[in-house]
Amino acid sequence: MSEPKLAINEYLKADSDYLRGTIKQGLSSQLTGAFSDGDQQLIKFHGFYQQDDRDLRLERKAQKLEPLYSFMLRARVAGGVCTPAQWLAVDRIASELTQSGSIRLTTRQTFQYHGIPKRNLKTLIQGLDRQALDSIAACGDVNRNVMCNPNPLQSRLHQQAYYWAKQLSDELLPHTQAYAEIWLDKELLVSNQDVNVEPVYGSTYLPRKFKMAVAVPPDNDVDVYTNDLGFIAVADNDRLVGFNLVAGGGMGTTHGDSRTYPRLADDFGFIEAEDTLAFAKAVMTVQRDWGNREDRKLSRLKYTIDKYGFDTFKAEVERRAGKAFTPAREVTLGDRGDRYGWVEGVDGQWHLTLFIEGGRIIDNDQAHLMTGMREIARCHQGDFRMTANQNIMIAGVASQDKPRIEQLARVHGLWRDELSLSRARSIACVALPTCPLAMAEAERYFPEFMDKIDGLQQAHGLAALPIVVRMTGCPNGCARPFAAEIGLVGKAPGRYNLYLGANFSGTRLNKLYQENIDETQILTIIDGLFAAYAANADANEGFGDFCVRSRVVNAVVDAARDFHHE
Ligand code: SRM
Ligand code: SF4
Repeated sequence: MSEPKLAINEYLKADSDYLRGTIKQGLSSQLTGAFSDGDQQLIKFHGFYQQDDRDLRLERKAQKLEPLYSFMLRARVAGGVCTPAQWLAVDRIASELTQSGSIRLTTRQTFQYHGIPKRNLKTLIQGLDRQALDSIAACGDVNRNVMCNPNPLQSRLHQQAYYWAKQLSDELLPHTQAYAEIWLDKELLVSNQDVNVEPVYGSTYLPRKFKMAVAVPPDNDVDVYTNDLGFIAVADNDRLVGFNLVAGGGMGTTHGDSRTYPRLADDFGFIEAEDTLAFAKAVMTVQRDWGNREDRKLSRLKYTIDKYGFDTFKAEVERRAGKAFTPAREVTLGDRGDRYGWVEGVDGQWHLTLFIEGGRIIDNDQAHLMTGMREIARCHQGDFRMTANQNIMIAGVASQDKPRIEQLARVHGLWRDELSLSRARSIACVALPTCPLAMAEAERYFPEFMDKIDGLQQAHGLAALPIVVRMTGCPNGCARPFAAEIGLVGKAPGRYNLYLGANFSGTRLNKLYQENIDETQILTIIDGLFAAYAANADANEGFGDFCVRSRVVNAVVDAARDFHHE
């Protein structure tokens, strides 16, 4: 019988000498602003992607010029926590070394730079390194940035949850020295012939990306069920006892390919806090060994669990962890939004969450968000926490410093008084012009779209009700649109698929309602549904729940079975 044909990335990884490839040579080549095809896959493990400005593609082609290549770099910042000194360095780098001159907060609590010319990559990475920041494993077939609820209220519980997010991030980092060697000019310390170069990953790493999040109920702002592996904190007052472990979530799908589907994680049971790393490694290594390495469309953990079956997968995890799950503890998840404005923590410190539309921190005619954040970083004594809703929290502010911070936020347009409850929970992915996979606009168009949703909610007397609305430029799902009460997924320029019926707390997926429709059609449908919702909703019934109860769409219970079928 012939061997199965592995995906090309598997050969690239195996032959890369632990993620080195020919990146060093490619970096010094002046002939092109690009890397070779193979290295373009490997640089992802170092945290960056080769892109070109899609707005300029046709013009460059007409001029017979190579596309205007530049790079997007994504940092790794566990739990989204960084210091003011780090922020100032991040800001300086954006201004001096990137063409976009902006910082983009992401849906996984970190930041990205867009428009880095190849010649600036090394200087940029070294600048981050001087502030103990890096981009190792921010992308690629490894454990990505670990999310953690920023929890402003119970500060002590946040510290404990954050401790585990940081442990998971540190423990599951690749061990290869390739990043240090290529970008930081460090000498090679460990022979690559050593079988222990990558004790957890091995030379072919994971079959696909792998994502983890730690949630602290009742908040579900990390959208824990959309992750490959999620830890839901179980607390006794403000003492962390352990976690309910959930696994097998993921959003990515491909239009027209019913083998692919979004999926929410399954509940596996309770684990003691001290067993966190053992269980994380167990889940990740089962995926390493059992995951599909032939077809990258089907290689995420969600498909592995569905292929082998929940019970078989769970038994193998328990065997590898050397412990059994106990029944999941009672927890209730609620809001996925952030708490805007000032909130006082149990320790008497104050925390200010600022809404950053589309996560884009930039100075323009409307506001000076870059300048505002820089000014705050210059006087702030606490830390910053990026949120999974692409916002930022100025955390740990003493009472006497509140007026100064608030004044800076207001003067520079970082403070938005008029924020609607739905807009406050809305997210859109980057999409055009940088994302090569975008089929439609998202970040650039979404504010205008949300103005219209706000208008419809007001017209129907629904302004006091929060609805989770999310938009992406394609079905890869970077703004987790399949877990939104109203999900819009790009199909073609100006056209989207409309998904309805996810619940407010993020424990049920939505389902396709109408395909390939334009703004007028979308708004007409939503207008009609809002009218029905305003007239017929039960007390406290969320919009997504209403759509399911009134049979606008059927509930998705088992994603593999229900997402594509009635
Ligand atoms: Fe994503 C690919 C942006 C969160 C699922 N994602 C991409 C790329 C790198 C396009 C590419 O492959 O060339 C996008 C770069 C756009 C740009 O120009 O910056 C991109 N993803 C983003 C960010 C920046 C969206 C944002 O608006 O904030 C988020 C960065 C997160 C981070 O800091 O690590 C981002 N991506 C997500 C999420 C949400 C999450 O993780 O909570 C998802 C859905 C969850 C999941 O993984 O299933 C997500 N991104 C994808 C996928 C589909 C994966 C799949 O299983 O099919 C791709 C495409 C791929 O991997 O082949 C993708
Ligand atoms: Fe790009 Fe699609 Fe992700 Fe949006 S969802 S950033 S268009 S890959």
